[in-house]
Amino acid sequence: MSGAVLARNTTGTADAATPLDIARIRADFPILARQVNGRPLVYLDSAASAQCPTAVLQAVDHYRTTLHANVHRGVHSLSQWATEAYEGSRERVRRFLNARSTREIIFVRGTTEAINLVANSFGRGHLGSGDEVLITYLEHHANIVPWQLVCAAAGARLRAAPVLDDGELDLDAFEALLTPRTRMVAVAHVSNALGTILPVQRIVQLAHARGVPVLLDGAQAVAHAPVDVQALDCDFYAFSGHKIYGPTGIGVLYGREALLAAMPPWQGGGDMILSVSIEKTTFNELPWKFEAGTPDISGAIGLAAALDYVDLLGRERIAAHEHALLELANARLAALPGLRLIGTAPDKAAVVSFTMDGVHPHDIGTILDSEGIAIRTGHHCAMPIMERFGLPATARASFALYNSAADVERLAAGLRKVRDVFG
Ligand code: C6P
Repeated sequence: MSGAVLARNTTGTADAATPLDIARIRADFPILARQVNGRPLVYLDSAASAQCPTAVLQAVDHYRTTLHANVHRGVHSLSQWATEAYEGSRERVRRFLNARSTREIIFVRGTTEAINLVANSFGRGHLGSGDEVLITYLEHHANIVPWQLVCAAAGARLRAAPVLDDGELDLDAFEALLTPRTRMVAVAHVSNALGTILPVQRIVQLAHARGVPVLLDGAQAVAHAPVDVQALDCDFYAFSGHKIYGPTGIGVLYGREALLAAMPPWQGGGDMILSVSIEKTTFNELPWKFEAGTPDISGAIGLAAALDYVDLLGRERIAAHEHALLELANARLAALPGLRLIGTAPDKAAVVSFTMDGVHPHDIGTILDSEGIAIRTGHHCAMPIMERFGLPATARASFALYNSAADVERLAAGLRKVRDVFG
């Protein structure tokens, strides 16, 4: 992903001009040393879920073996230490996103839950009959279905902005779809299916000029370039821990404090209350108002370790490395006969979606797997954009900070084998 497209880096520590030492980095990820089907693993499915470095595995293990207790509940030492570690992780996330306050950082299970929280809580209070929510054709199902559900309940309408033939958002059409009825805009920062980077800063400006709040689905963005929610000026930002080298089961919703403060809780239970009687509940302050029940404490701690890892390497450097891999992959794949790249927008993250004449994407994936190469095939939980391109499925290779040029060459060689098998 080209660093210039996103907001400025406020936290990067490493010198952006020094390339990443990939051999050293790979040694941080134990799983990359394993063989799959008798071949050294080439992992090109980080858009689905990235691998964890030892630092994350150790942080979770250390917490589980020495600190674990429930948070915000006990007077005993373990509970206090666990609470400090959990709330310290929240501060780490705040710094990573450059949010103003930890009150704006809600721990959730992942991007899906973050969007459901906003759709249910914000949507419930702000959507009425005839109102509109505007998304795009590039969205993951997680940023479509929650809005469909709340729109159906409110009698509101879900609208989607189209994309151009190269997979870019049609920004003029997007602007035309922003009407006096639009109450919410929710768009991906980066498309998971095509890798398109959306012009989110412009989208926020256009929406805010009409008084419409904006949610950005950052699931595919945060791991790949600097993200600064103040510079983006978005109202909500959602991401998942497991796509940024952290554990599964933990994610983050950033929300502008004034909006979150006015929103009702969407789940009830322990920890989100100040007092409860049978007649009435007084809700807790932000951010705990939105964290009902025992949270994923070790997940939050693992996520904080993952953010440390990413910032130690430097988000600008990661972006530059992945961009070089994207260019190499584009060149190698374009040279293969019968291979069609799906999504060639000028601003792209290191995600390459493609089809091969006469070969079903699942067969591509199966043959590559026999070579130890992991890619994703299918509709990528983004059926509307597949339909836009008249495809039931694509093959998708997605790159991360630990991938190397050698991985791209193995992919190209694997695809030549697919061609040989299918003639
Ligand atoms: N995309 C992929 O292979 P969860 O499952 O809640 O962590 O993330 C959902 C999600 C939301 N938005 C975008 C843009 C995403 O890419 C994803 C997850 C994975 O593309 C798994 S379907």
